[in-house]
Amino acid sequence: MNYAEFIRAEAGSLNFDKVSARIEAARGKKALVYCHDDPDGITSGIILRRLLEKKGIDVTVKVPTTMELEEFRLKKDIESHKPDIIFVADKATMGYYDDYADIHDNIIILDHHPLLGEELKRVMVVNPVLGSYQRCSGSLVAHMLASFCGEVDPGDDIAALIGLKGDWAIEPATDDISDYVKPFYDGIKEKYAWLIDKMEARPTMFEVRQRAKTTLLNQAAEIIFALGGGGFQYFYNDRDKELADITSGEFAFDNLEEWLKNPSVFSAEEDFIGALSDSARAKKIFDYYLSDWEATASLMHKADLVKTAQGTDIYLFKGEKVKLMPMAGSVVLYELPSENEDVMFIMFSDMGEKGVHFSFRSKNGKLHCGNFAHGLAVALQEKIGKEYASGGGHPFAAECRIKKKAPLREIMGLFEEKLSAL
Ligand SMILES: [Mn+2]
Repeated sequence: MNYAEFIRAEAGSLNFDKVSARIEAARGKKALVYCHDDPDGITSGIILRRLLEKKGIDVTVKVPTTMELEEFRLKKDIESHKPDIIFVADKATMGYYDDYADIHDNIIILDHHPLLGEELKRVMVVNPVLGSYQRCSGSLVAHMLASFCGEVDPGDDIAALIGLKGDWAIEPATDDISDYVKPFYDGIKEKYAWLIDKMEARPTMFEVRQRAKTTLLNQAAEIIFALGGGGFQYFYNDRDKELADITSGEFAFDNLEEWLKNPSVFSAEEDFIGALSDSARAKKIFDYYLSDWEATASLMHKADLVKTAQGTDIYLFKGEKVKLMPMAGSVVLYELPSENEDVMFIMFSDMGEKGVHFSFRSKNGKLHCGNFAHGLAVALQEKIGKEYASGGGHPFAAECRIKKKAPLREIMGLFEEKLSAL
């Protein structure tokens, strides 16, 4: 099946007809687009903005530093921007988003995360994994929608690739391409061979199963990740006066969006950074990122094996204000010694005033990281209040965050309970 046929086959379950009609009806009006601040969220937002602007819609993009879209934020932004149509891209598919239909009647959730909570009935959802889980990305879903609406060009293709790489749905360095992505990938892989051909260079954060080969796409996705705080707000504005005003994923969004207007072929990561509109500061941020990565990875190699359950060795790392925590752990996961079928790596960081952060990573997903993180968050919510804990994710990767409210020993007590239940 080619990409056009694939989109036609998926259009029904993804509500493309209805969404396309809503976009057409918004011509000459105003759109508000929310996107997650990781590379996939950023590229999803860029593709949506490009699509909507081509349709003559005035677009405002927001890149909040929280994964889920909060009610207060939505209300406040509707008040100040008065949008006619709202997209929520790559920011999870939460059952409670259905209640947002009472706040605005034209909200579209475009996402690729499994549903958490009750099925949504009143808010429009564009999400290919509601039936069964498959690796894809928000950027691909946005690209499919833009293609359905008849509006894609190389900037959109490359944006989709960066998002797919950022969310691990494709690994061109090892030829591991999710089945769901193949109709798109196979259709463009020759055109963008320069971006996805294997090469020998510094291994990126994406080189976890092997460290010998990478691609320019992996490098570009890692750079966007570093510039955007990676969805985890690792900004460098506290170290350097020149970076003081960089406070959110907007820096990565703006730089990438500008570059994608005329994406030039590059042949090394320095060239990509050099071609960004704020390349001097981008270079600084990326250098800070690389040195933090080294420091965190060397600490994580000392993680403790705390339990073996269901053929899975479970390692636990505890630290304070750990930089680049889940990402460095994704590489370390493959370096932790194990004779068992699977390894789960649980990382814990005491963030001081900012609360507590757990990350979960698994090689094969035998123990479902997302279920663990969500279960822990729900248990914490029951104890300390709904607004203080959130958590969820994929079988292979998940997060749980707790805003400082409960004493640490209480949080760890609940965590230990969940761990012993495995
Ligand atoms: Mn995503």
